[in-house]
Order: sequence, then structure tokens, then C-alpha cells
Amino acid sequence: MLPLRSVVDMAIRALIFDVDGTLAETERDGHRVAFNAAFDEAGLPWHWDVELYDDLLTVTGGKERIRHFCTRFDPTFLQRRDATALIAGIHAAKTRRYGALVRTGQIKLRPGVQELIHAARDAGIRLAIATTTTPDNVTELLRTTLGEDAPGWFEVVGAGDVVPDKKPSPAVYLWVLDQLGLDAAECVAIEDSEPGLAAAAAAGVATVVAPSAHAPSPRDPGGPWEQAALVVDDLTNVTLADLAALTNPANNH
Ligand code: XBP
Ligand code: MG
Repeated sequence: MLPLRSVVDMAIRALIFDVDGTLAETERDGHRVAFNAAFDEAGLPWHWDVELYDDLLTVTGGKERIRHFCTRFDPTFLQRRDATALIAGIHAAKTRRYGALVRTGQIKLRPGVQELIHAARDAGIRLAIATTTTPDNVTELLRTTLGEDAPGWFEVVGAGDVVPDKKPSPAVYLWVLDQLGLDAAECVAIEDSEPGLAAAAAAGVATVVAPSAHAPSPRDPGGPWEQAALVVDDLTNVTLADLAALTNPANNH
């Protein structure tokens, strides 16, 4: 029998992590709060409460989410000639607010995330990020939760506007695979949401879903996770051997 290290090496070349909802529960008490602070700063009467934000999360990307909100609740805003620039400005303020909030340390990693990242590093498995969030947000979160050096552990960071089409488009995953120089079959993605799973699966990457607080739980009957290779409450107890089994064609069903 091969030692575990060899089995893992044979099967997985890289782990590709989503960020929001996967590394940490960043949305309700992070992004949502930062959006509202930016709206206040811009003198806008908009406020996203928890229930509305849950609904708005079906649209990925902050600028896209603001535009979607306007379409539904403030269409005259979009008729302004400078609407695109205004949204970009509001979003830049939101990114500053979000970074400051992350730096307070109140957003923690989800269970098992740190252990899995360290295990992958120890096993020589390459790490990458595929997210719709803004690159600065990724850096702030990794630094604050994992340490100053942590952004450097991720060889490829596909984030924000690096591709024009955000999740559920597979574009960011395809971009990350291309940058890594790997086939989808050599990687495993870790996701938390329906758009995230759709994106990774459409790129052909075996996906572990640990649903976030905003997504249906693994135990919900008829949940939306059919395309997932594995669905777990969180990443506690998910081992590299479990992930290697997902990329091994002998285990594909
Ligand atoms: C989640 C998102 C992001 C964040 C906001 O991304 O949809 O848009 O809510 O970030 P993922 P920005 O789960 O792919 O990490 O405002 O920077 O877009
Ligand atoms: Mg996510």
C-alpha cells in the first residue's frame, strides 16, 4: 500500500479556495455592513437589512449587486449619466470600509479552514483562490486571519474583475486553471454557495461544498448541491485523503 503522502501527491495538484462564505462568514457582518456604511457616506437613503441582503446575494460581485438593487428598488438612479462611475465610487468606499472592518479581527475563519490550508502546504499541494470579491479584500482577510505571509501562500489569486463574467460563470475558475497550468481533474475546489458550485462544476473541477450561513444546509432535502463531489457542514475532519479520492477517476460516479 502506498503511503498517504504518495496517494495525495498523485491525485491533487492544487486546492482552489473560494473566499466569501468559504474561508469565513464575511457577508452579513462584513460586506453588508461595509455596503451600508458606503451608502451613508455617499448620502444615499439605501439600507440593506439581513433579509434583503440574503436575497441580493444571488448576484455576485459588489458593483453588480448594487446595480441589481437599483434595478429593483431605485431605477431612477440608473438613469443618471454618471451612474456607472457613481457605483464604482460607492464600491471603492465600500472596499475601504470592508478592509478596516476585517482588520479589527472580528471576522474569523470557518472551522477546519486553517488546518486544511496548513495540511495542503505541508503536503506540497499548490494553493489558489477563485473569488468574485475584490483582490484587496482577499489580501486583508488572509493577512488578518492567517498571518502577514499568508497572501504569498496562494500562487494564483483569481479575484474581482480579473474576468468580466463573475460566478456562476466558470470564467474565474478557467482563468485560475490556466494560470496554474493544470487540468481541472488535478484540482479540488472549496465553495459555499450555489453560484460558486455552479462556477467550479462548469469548469470541471471536483467541488467540496461547505454551505455558508446564507445557503441551504447539507441536510435540507432536495438541496441544490447535486453537482458537488462532497457536501459537509464545515471543513473540520475533511482530510487531504478525502479530497484525493474526489480527483481519482476510480472514485468518480
Ligand atoms: C462573494 C461575492 C462578493 C462579495 C462582495 O464572493 O459575491 O461580491 O459579496 O465583494 P465569493 P465585492 O463567494 O466568490 O468569494 O464587493 O468586493 O465584490
Ligand atoms: Mg462564496
